[in-house]
Amino acid sequence: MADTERKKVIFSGIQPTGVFTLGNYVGAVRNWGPLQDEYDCIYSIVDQHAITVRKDPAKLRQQTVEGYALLLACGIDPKKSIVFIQSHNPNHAQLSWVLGCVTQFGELSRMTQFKDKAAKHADDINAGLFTYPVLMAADILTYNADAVPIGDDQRQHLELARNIAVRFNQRYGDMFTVPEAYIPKVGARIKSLQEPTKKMSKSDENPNATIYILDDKDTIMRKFRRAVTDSDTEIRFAEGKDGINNLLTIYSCATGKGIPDCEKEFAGKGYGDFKLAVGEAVADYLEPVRTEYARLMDDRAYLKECWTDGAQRAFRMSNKVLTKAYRKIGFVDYR
Ligand code: AQP
Repeated sequence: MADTERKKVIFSGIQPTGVFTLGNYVGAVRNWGPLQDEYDCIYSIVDQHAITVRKDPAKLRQQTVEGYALLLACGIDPKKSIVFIQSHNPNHAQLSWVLGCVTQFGELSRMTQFKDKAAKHADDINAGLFTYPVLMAADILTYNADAVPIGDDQRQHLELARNIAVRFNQRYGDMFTVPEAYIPKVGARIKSLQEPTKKMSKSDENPNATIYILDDKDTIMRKFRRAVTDSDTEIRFAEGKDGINNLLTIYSCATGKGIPDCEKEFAGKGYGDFKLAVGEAVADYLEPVRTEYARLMDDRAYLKECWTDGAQRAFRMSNKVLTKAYRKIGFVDYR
């Protein structure tokens, strides 16, 4: 196939920092499967990003395997897409060094995720936490990805990756594709069920704040029953109604109905009934993922076969880009 006819390339990754949340699923991972027919997709469990926060090694290993199985359970087909574990392809770290040399200290200092995580982990503000967005730029640029499906919280990092690509191209000649963010219109930022101004996060200390995609139905129902709402009584999407807005968004994503239709469906109903309906819809929505995950976790040999193949394909594809970038910079060829 001539280069001009090539399918567009998609890259995205998720950290193995725990079971994916409903936010990860709705904002990112559930959108990855449907892209596989139209694009060349590359999806990664980004374990190198995960060590920017101190991790128990055994736990990281376990969560990486679980994360990989979850990706497949969420509909990613390792035959159609390249699905691999980041540390299995050394080219990300190699390119990251190069890109770090065209990234300014000031740019990294402005990243809100760095500021948030530095505040949260004040005893370990390591250099990796600071340069995390450079590695993320390398993840994307090493495949010359055209688009990156992410949640809204990654918008700033993607913008930086674009700036790095443009700067490299200006300095060394046309090299990297400048990637576009692909952010869903609804569900790009699912909020905590307990503090609905904050994003839903894997590592929230309050277990009622987060729906994990492997939660069973009873747990899901309990968490929604306890979800924070407001002192109003109307189920409508409006300024200042963060809790209800979040629940409407979740219901809309789980059922595929538009927000106005969801508002109509619950007109005149109470918050209690609404929360139960959201819980039921989410439990049904996540059930196929739980079932498929359990099946996959019983077949470790298959998982290993998939990530080995994924790593080899990822390496081959990224190596072409890295070699070209090295030449552009002026590194001497050895072959
Ligand atoms: N609440 C969210 N709503 C919509 N999208 C979200 N994403 C994350 N949270 C939400 C998207 O999920 C993808 C993978 O995210 P990540 O691996 O960067 O990790 P995280 O889940 O964002 O990290 P957490 O939840 O904050 O975990 P901890 O607590 O361990 O740091 C991304 O595309 C992200 O946009």
